[in-house]
Amino acid sequence: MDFQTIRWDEADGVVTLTLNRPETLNAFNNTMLEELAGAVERVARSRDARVLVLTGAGRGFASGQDLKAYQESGSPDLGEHLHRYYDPLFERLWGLEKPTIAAVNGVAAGAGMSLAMACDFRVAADTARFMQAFVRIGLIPDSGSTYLLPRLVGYARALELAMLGDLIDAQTALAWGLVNKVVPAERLAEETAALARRLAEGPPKALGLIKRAIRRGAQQSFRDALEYEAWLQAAAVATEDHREGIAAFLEKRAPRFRGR
Ligand code: LHQ
Repeated sequence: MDFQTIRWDEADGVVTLTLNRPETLNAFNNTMLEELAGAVERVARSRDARVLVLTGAGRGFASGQDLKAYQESGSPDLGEHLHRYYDPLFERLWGLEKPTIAAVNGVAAGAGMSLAMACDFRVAADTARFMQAFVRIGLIPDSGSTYLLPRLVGYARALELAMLGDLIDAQTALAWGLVNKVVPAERLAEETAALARRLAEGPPKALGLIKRAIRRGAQQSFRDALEYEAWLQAAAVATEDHREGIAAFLEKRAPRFRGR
């Protein structure tokens, strides 16, 4: 697949997609949104791809909707625009049954912040900043932010971020539970690669099911969660990786999970 606005790199089961419009701090134009959605779909279908990393080229992670392109397009019906260009990307990313990591190298604003939040892990450089930019242009949070933000930072901070639209730095994001880890900018690639490697060595089926179960668990009654766990566990227990995990424990060695 040929991309104009993103880069695809793949090594050792880890696919890294780099948003590549650095002159706009990686703002989303229609092409980028379509290319990202296509790339995530490709990761979903690939047997070799075990982990997805998203990051940005240059000094930004993603600055949200390209406001210049949006203005020039004559402000189309916004609901229609979201359904057509944003939903396919965010639904695919959220639904991807493989671990995802946002390596947040710089500012993540508006839908760019949603993109980071829609990943399973966020490793932030100390240069990262986060902004619910929507209110600054008279909009409400979209691209999943109303769902993701209160779940990550809680109701009070979600309202504060969404209503004030302030930029917060990486340390604040860490204290508020928005990111998993903050690392010096020059170590971001290395730290992300180490996490990605660990996840790529994990049992793929179980990792996918864990993701599904935790998501559903947050919205279920306790009784329903027990039921759903038992149902998914039946799929996990049937894998070779499960047998390998037990054998490795008993033989006092590291497991080799092969995704079967
Ligand atoms: C940009 C952008 C950008 C274009 C920086 N677009 N050029 C969905 C559907 C439809 C409509 C609306 O919204 C949505 C969802 C959304 O995402 S709404 C939120 C859209 N995003 C924003 O409102 C953020 C706008 N950007 C900013 O507030 C600042 O650029 C931040 C705080 C992100 C970074 O500030 P600085 O570090 O001071 O950088 P800068 O402002 O100087 O930006 C560098 C360049 O990037 C600059 O271009 P220039 O040619 O002057 O060097 C900016 O114009 C360009 N840029 N964001 N979203």
